[in-house]
Amino acid sequence: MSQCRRASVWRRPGGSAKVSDEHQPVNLELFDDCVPEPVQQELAPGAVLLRGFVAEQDGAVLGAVDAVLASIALRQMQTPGGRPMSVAMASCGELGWVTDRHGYRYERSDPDSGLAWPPMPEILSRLAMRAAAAAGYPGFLPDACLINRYAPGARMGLHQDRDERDMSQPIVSVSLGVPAVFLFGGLRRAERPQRIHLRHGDVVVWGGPSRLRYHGVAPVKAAQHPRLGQQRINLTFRKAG
Ligand code: MD3
Ligand code: FE
Repeated sequence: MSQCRRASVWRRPGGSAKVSDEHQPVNLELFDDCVPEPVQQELAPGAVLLRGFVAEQDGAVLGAVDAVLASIALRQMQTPGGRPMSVAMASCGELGWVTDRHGYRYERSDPDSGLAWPPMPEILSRLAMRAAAAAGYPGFLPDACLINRYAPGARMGLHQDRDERDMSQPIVSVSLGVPAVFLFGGLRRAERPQRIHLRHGDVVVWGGPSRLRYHGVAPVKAAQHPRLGQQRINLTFRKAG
């Protein structure tokens, strides 16, 4: 963790904080116990966490999500077993993920309206492409963006993502709003998952040998985010077709 006490060391009487000047040589020992959290972290082979990757783009990204949600409604779909999911979902892009009594699949149109999914805003596809490239997956071109909305208590059970055609393509996920504990399991369901805290602006790229790992989201705790209130929004970008 980065719990560094920075400014006080360098604050000059009556002046503004300054890292160093010719009268105050930098004392590197002051920073020896100050290890900043890495911005980019390999969670497992092929899975890369990009902390805060959305950064100051977050307003524009949320604006694009709002625009999509003005034309398509979030809905709690039924699992093949007939239970409503606690997560509310909607899609943009050429393909949208759906589930109902017939199973999980991608569709070219919204089964509720019969209309094509709204197009994927360029700011979203470009964010996903940049994140994939930063994580070592250049040339990623998503054709599906699933918007997952978690209200307090919503969760996602352990599952694999295997409805996409080409498993050599990664998945990019963008976390927005209140934090969540992401459960990152192994290639077998029985393997105990790692718990990874994902916060507003974090991006994770899942590919290579991690592409078929089991994963889920623990029940989201009530919290407040200045822009999203009690919600967590997760965007997953895929090359599904
Ligand atoms: C790890 N969504 O939509 S995204 C999903 O936060 C889904 O809404 C979760 O799982 C969410 O299918 C998690 C992170 C994620 C997505 C795909 C993965 C993690 C993954 C595929 C393989 C391994
Ligand atoms: Fe998933």
